[in-house]
Order: sequence, then structure tokens, then C-alpha cells
Amino acid sequence: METMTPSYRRFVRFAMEETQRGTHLVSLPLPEKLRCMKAKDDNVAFHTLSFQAPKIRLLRSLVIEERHKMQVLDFAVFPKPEFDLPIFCANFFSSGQLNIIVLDLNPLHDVITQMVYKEKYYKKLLPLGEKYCELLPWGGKLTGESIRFFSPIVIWTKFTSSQSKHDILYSAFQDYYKAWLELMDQATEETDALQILHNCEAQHKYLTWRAEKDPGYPLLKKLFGDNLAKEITRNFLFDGVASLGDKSFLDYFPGYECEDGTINKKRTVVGKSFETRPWNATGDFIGYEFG
Ligand code: BLA
Repeated sequence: METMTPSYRRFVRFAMEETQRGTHLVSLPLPEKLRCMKAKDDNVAFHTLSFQAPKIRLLRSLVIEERHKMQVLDFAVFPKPEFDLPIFCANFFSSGQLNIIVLDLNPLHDVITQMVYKEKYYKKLLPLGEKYCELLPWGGKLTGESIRFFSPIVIWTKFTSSQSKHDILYSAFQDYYKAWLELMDQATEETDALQILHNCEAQHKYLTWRAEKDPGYPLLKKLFGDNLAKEITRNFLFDGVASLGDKSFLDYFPGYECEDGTINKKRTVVGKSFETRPWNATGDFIGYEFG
């Protein structure tokens, strides 16, 4: 039987069409070293694109497809630092019948303790989160450190492939992306230099986290080798990690420092946690109540 996983390129096409309706996209060149990159395995195909727009610093997408075996989507949109918009994040990994999904409007600023930011962007979106949290239920324990990068409407789920699940995922992607575009439409440019700096640092922290600890990295390394995987990660997927700020991974995440001063290779130092959804229906974080 053919795998039921649809091509994630359809998701990207949808997103590009929707974006173009409301804003002017300008294509960004691929980094030199990635222009003729090739996977080690001829059965693996990949598709990249990257753009900027008046409010968007970087919209980029990577789809990896291995016929009948694997489908990967990493689609993200990073706002310019003049905007405190969330970061759109769709990370889907599908192999055989297994699907590992993160879909979210990742908060730029803390939504566990900062009520103002949470209310500004997520209050109106709670019904959207509610709509999908039963259809795409919580995927169980995850890297404890990751939860700070997720919002109250995050879809973190795992499922076995079926037509209906993939249809739900496509519809969730469309709804979440349209919601993000609407936020972008309404966003007004920040003029306060301190606030812009604050946005810039928050985005840099996010990029620094993902460039170092993204769960997709081992697979990229397997497919492309260490050097190319690093290049893809730092100059394409999380471009900005070397230019938006000077702080290091350990400046932001000191808990990962080993005795010899190097970065702990483990993905988590606090451990895996959050067996169940740590946000309630009103968007309050309830993760610590259960230890
Ligand atoms: C697993 N991907 C995961 C997990 C999460 C994410 C939370 C569960 C394991 C864990 O808790 O670490 C995704 N984590 C995220 C995201 C953020 C985060 C989006 O902190 C953002 C802040 N996944 C991809 C891509 C690949 C991929 C592009 O998005 C491959 C190229 C693979 N993700 C992948 C694989 C697993 C996984 C193979 C399961 C293996 C594992 O858990 O290590």
C-alpha cells in the first residue's frame, strides 16, 4: 500500500499563495554552499525556498522527501525585529506510519509569566487551539526546555498515518497560517529602539536554541553529512543566529555548560517532561502544578 502521507509541498504551496495575497515577497538567494547541495542518497529529494517581505525578515521552507518512506517539513516565518509578532513554526516529521508534529505560533516573548504579550496575541486565538487540541492530542513528554518556546495554542502531537489525520493536519496548518498572516497584517512597526533591541534578542535566543538543539539535526547530518548539515542549520533554517546578536548558546542557556566549558551534547539537561498538555483552556500555564 502506498504511504498515506501527503506531500508537504502542498502545504508550502498553500502558504506561499496566501502570503502573496497580502504582502510583497522578495526571493532571497540560497547560501553559496547550498546551491548545488545533494543528499548522499539518490532517493532523497529536497526543496528549499526563502523570501523576505516588508514585515518578514525570513520566510523559509525545507521539504525532504524519500519516496514511500519519509516526508519532512520545516517551515518557519521570522518577523523583522521591528515587530514583536510570534514566529510561525510548522515542523512535521513523517516516516513509515509515524508522524511527529509541532505546529505553533511560537511566542517571541515569554507567555508563561508575561501576561501582556500573551493577551496581545493569544487571547483571540484560544478557540483555534481548542478546536484542534482534541483532534490532534498532546504528544506526551518532550524536552523540558522546549516548552518555553511554545504557545498556549501549540499543537504537539504524534499519530499513525490515516487519511483523516492528514486532512485534519492540513486544515490545522491552513487555519494557523491564516491566523499568523492576520496578525502580521495588523502589526504596527515598533519605533522604540529599546523595544526593537528586546525583540531582536528574543529572536536571537530562539534561533540559538534551535540551531544548537533542533531534533531534526541528526537526520540532516545523516542525509547531508556534518558540514552541509551545519551550513543548512546556521545559514538557512536558522539564519540570523550569527548576525542578530552576539550572545552564545551558553550565555542564554547556562545549564548546558559542562565542567570543561563545552556545551552538553544532550538535548535536555532538565529531562523530558509534560506528559499532558501544560496549558488549560483559558491559556494559563499549568505545567508546574504537576512537577
Ligand atoms: C522529535 N521534534 C521532535 C520533538 C519535538 C520536536 C518537541 C520530540 C522530542 C523532543 O522533545 O525533543 C520539535 N522542538 C521541536 C520544535 C521546537 C522544539 C519545532 O524545541 C521549537 C522550538 N523534525 C523536524 C525536522 C526533522 C525532524 C526538519 O522538524 C528532520 C530533519 C525530525 N523530530 C525529528 C525526529 C524526531 C523529532 C526524527 C524524533 C526523534 C527524537 O525525539 O529525537
